[in-house]
This record gives sequence, structure tokens and C-alpha cells, in this order.
Amino acid sequence: MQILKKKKKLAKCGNSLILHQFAPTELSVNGSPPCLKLETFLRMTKIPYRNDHRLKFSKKGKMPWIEFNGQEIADSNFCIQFLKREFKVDIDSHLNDTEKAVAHSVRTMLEENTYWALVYCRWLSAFGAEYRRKLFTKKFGHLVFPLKHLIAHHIMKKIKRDLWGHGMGRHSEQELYGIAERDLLAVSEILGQKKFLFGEKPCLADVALFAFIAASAWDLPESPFDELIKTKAQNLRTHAQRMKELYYPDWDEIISRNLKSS
Ligand SMILES: N[C@@H](CCC(=O)N[C@@H](CS)C(=O)NCC(=O)O)C(=O)O
Repeated sequence: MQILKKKKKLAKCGNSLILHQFAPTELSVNGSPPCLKLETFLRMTKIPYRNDHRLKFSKKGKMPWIEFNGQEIADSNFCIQFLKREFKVDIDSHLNDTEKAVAHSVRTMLEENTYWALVYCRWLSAFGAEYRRKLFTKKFGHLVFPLKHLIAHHIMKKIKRDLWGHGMGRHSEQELYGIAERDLLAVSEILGQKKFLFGEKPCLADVALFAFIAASAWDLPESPFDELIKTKAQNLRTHAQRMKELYYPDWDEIISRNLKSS
């Protein structure tokens, strides 16, 4: 009934909700935590949407963003705030005020702190070299000789500058991964043996956690993130698996469909 209402609302607006985000990778529905978080939120709330993978960045220069009824909303968290208002959905309604505060802190830590260790691992570390080689070949391999190298160089230079500006880029690799490990162990401690961070029902912080694990450990096998969820933080792996089973019964299908089409 609720889904029907949401569909009717979209039809009435004569518009559909478009989610601009990166395409799936070979191992994850998305390699970007904010993109995967926003798509998972849409699936959880059953808001109908359509993906646009054409690498069109938001006015703020980032992914993901949405287009709805002529409006463009950038930043996954602003998108979620907008959708909550527009579709009257709230996946945090079962939390008390203290839980809401902890959930907010967990999500913000993962997105604004731990995230940068993932950026380093994927884009700048020696470990990520093979990942980058494959990605750049796939995306820019068809371009003429100097151009493909120039683009790759430009992307890495920008990421290095971003990391430096944030401050995380000023740490050694060991320090960076140590920071990420402490963050993830803190979340693992909060999760404990529960199904979700605050009990039986997932909230937005669970979505952010799932998105982070899928975009780091699953997308970068044998990375420090993957090692951590296989050893000291195994409950994070079980949690991500649970989220995947709940909201992505088509996980493998999405990945293989994308592989065939690219
Ligand atoms: N706070 C933003 C973060 C978005 C973000 O950092 N997106 C990255 C991909 S994971 C991006 O688009 N980076 C491109 C760039 O910085 O040029 C959100 O939650 O949407």
C-alpha cells in the first residue's frame, strides 16, 4: 500500500527519481560508500528510483546526487534528509535519543574519518596499484597513449591533494590504517553480538556501516579492511552479509549485468 502511494506520488509529479552514482565494480554493487549508502536507503524505504551511471557529477562536484521533480540534490546525507521529508520515511524512528546520537557519531566517523583510509588504500597505496591498473585500463584504455596516462595522473594528483587537505594524507600508511582499525573496532564493539547496531532493526548508521564494508573489504580483497573483518572484527562481516541478504537479493546479478554491458 505504502509502495503504491510512493509510486503514485512519482507518477503524479510526472517525474522519476534519478540516482546519479558510480557504476558497480567487479566485486561490489558500488565501490563508493556514500553511493551504496544512498541506494540502500532507497531500497530499504522502497522509494522507486532509476540509476544513472554516466559519471555526471553533482553541482558540488561529487557523487552521489539525485534529481527529483526538477530538483537536484547533492550529497548523500542531504539527499536522505530530502527523501525523508518528501516521502515521509524514517529508518531511525525506532531509536531513542541517545541511540540517535550514537548512530549519528558512528556514521559521521565512518564517512568523514575512516573513509579517507579507504581513499588512500584504493587510490594511492602500493596495494591498490593493481586495482587502479585494471580500472584505468577499463575506463581510459581506449584513449591515445599520452591522454590515458595524463588522466590517471590527474586523478591521483587530485586525490593526493584532497587527502593532504583533509589532514589524513599527512600520516604514514601504518598510522592511517591504525586510525581506520581503531574506528572499525569501536563500531564492532558497539555492534557486539546484536543483529544490527541497535538491535533487531537496521537504521541509517547500519546502512553506512554496510556501505563502508562492501566498498572497502569486499571491493578490495586482502586489504587491511578485509583482513580486519576476517580476524578481529568478524561481526562486521556478518552484519554486512545480513544487510546484503536483506536488501540486495540481486547483488550478483547487478555485478554480472554491469560486467557484461561494460
Ligand atoms: N559527503 C558526500 C561525500 C561524497 C564523496 O566524497 N564522493 C566521492 C566518491 S566516494 C566523490 O564523488 N569524489 C569525487 C571528487 O572528489 O572529485 C556524500 O555523502 O555524498
